[in-house]
Amino acid sequence: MKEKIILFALLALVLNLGCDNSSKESVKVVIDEKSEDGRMQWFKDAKFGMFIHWGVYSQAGGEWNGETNHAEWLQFTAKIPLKEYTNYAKSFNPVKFNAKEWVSIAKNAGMKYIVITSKHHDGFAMYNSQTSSHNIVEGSAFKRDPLKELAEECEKQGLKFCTYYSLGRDWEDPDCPTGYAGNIAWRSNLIDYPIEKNKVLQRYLDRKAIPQVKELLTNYGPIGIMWFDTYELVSKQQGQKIVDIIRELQPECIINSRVGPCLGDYKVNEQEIPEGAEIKPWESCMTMNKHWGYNKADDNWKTSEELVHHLIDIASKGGNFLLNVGPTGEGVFPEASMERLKVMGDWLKVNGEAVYGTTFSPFEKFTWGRCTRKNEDGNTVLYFSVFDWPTNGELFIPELKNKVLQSSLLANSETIQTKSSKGGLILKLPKTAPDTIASVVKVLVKGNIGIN
Ligand code: H79
Repeated sequence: MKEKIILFALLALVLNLGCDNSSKESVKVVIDEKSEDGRMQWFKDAKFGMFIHWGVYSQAGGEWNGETNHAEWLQFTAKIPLKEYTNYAKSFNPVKFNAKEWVSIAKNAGMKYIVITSKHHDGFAMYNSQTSSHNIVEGSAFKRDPLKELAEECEKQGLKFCTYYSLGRDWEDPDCPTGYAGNIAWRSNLIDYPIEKNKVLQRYLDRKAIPQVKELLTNYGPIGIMWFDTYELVSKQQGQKIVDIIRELQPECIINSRVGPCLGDYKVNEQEIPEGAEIKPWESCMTMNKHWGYNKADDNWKTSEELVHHLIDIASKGGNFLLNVGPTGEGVFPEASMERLKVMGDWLKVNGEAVYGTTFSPFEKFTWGRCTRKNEDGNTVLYFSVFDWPTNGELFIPELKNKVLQSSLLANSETIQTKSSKGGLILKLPKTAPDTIASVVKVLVKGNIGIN
């Protein structure tokens, strides 16, 4: 049985191919060797983080000239010339922004890290940047540095502070060409800088991106993750240079895979969850509705139940869930986001043990739920998160033949009887589920199952 389970786990891991560049090319992934050292440990244990997409664009709530489907791409999708966008930035004044509140909401939701947009594709720095005046302190009515306030608050409340940086796209800089698969000027600013061939990426990197990365790593205390996006035409060599700079300034800082082709400490999946388990660290980032930046017209909210299930599904495959919030132009979280975060936090307060510090399931995906695992002192704790409670009161775990040392429900500590049957284990459950979203049965078995 053990061999079969290990074989399955290995097979599932093989699915983790393809070097992420946010555009789905199938190149073999080469993860930085050092990712296996202590730098990654907190990340592997954390499982759940908050993504925050917030900028000048948030003011519009997705609406521009009667169109309501914009968000963080506003400048590009609404075809706003840079001068007009810069002027629009001046009215950005999120007076209700409260770093303590934001971090408390994330903490109560059970999130262990926050990744906030320090600069999105619009090139507008949401912090006090000395490199470019296109920033929130110099270029908006707000004149405060929200990243500084958030970094300090994260430190106080014990969350990791992490920054998103759009690397290969910058609609403010005249030297930022883009392209993909022969598609020249793919998402470049051609309104203000129409001559793509005159753009020299290295000039933009030296003048803006690298100095800004240095600022973030110098002025905001420890940065948990440098979360790069859309490296576009950045070469492996150029990406490596940025990696080297980060390693020098903050060796503990984790770098995601979008710093350049086949670079970084872990792989990112955007708006999707992989089919099977993956042994290397990875993360799925996802919106709660359809937009990253605030869009007041978007009511396509995932339910709290779906979001909890996503978190468990991701943990059962060895990944992290980076769940997005798009605060308003005033600096508050949408009500619908807060409701969902509250439910997730409440679920995690009871069942967090089944998520934090766990690793991927040794079993094939169940139809009724998911499994996570911790190997401890030669024994294995299995957490069976049951989404669909069995009507006959029995849950069959195929292949599980190890001796059961203990078995109980996390919701109420009620002991669960088990019995061996037909090459597996039967869990005898009460008639009704103790939790309507997902109920967790914790089963301690003798011996180690699966690989770490
Ligand atoms: O920051 C978020 C996105 O803005 C960024 N990555 C995440 C984390 C991103 N940049 N590019 N892409 C994602 C891929 C392309 C998205 C598009 Fe669209 C969807 C292009 C066209 C449809 C939405 C609508 C954005 C522009 C128009």
